[in-house]
Amino acid sequence: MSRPLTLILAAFGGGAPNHGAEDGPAVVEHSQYWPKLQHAFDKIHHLHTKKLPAHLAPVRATHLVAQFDTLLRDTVHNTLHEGNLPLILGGDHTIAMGTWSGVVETLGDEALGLIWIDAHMDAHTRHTSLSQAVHGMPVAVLLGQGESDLLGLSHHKPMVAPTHFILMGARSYEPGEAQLLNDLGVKVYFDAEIKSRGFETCFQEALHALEKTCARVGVSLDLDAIDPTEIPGVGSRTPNGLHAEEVKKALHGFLCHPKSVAMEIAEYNPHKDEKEKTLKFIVELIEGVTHP
Ligand SMILES: [Mn+2]
Repeated sequence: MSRPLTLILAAFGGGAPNHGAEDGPAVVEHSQYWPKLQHAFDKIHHLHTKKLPAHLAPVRATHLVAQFDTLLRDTVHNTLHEGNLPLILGGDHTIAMGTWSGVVETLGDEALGLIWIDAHMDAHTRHTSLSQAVHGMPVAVLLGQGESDLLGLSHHKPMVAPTHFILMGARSYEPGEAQLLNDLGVKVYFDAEIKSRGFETCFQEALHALEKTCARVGVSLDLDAIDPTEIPGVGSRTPNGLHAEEVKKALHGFLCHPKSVAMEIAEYNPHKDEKEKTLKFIVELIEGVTHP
């Protein structure tokens, strides 16, 4: 039996060097698809920040991320506490630290398994990142590495055990972050394996592996995992991605899965969309994941 759902619109773009992701949720909400889409949800929350300055120094950006993610963490926690499942629509991918800290704070000693679908590894720390962009760091933080104000979002260190974390779709990354994931023993489905075996097969395999060892399972989808010719409205377009239809098919019904705890969709940048391709995908994806 499916549980009531809460949609959390996480309008935050301060973690990406090119802002724009903060405008994503409002574009979905003001689209022609919204009246139908909103019926899937029992509750809808709007989380905002003040208008962002054009350029943010790294330390200032980290501070803003921590501030926003504290609000998101508490909203996710309250949602789960009242018996609803949260679907979080971002926002750049730094929202993940708010989403999953809220989940692990609620689960306590129960293990969270997390499937992270992304063109990138997002596993940088200040020491390995050339850009110092905070949206390249959430995986490192969730796995217990990085800035103290971000690690401080949760009492759990790490928030997600490396053996309970699976990365899917990686095709653009730097040596430092690949090294970190390798050292921690994180399972990675690289792009080439997914292309040869199919996304759905790999996703089911990942889900089954986590179901066995974890009390609850979540999905974090960075839209840049999908090919930019199909989904152009993302912060960091990365060629040769996954097919939108395959991802949609694999994730169908995810929020109705008995172990499902939350799902987030990140990095929608409406300013870079073309012919509403990305908007339509998000709407269809949300309809799919919320229906058995
Ligand atoms: Mn990402």
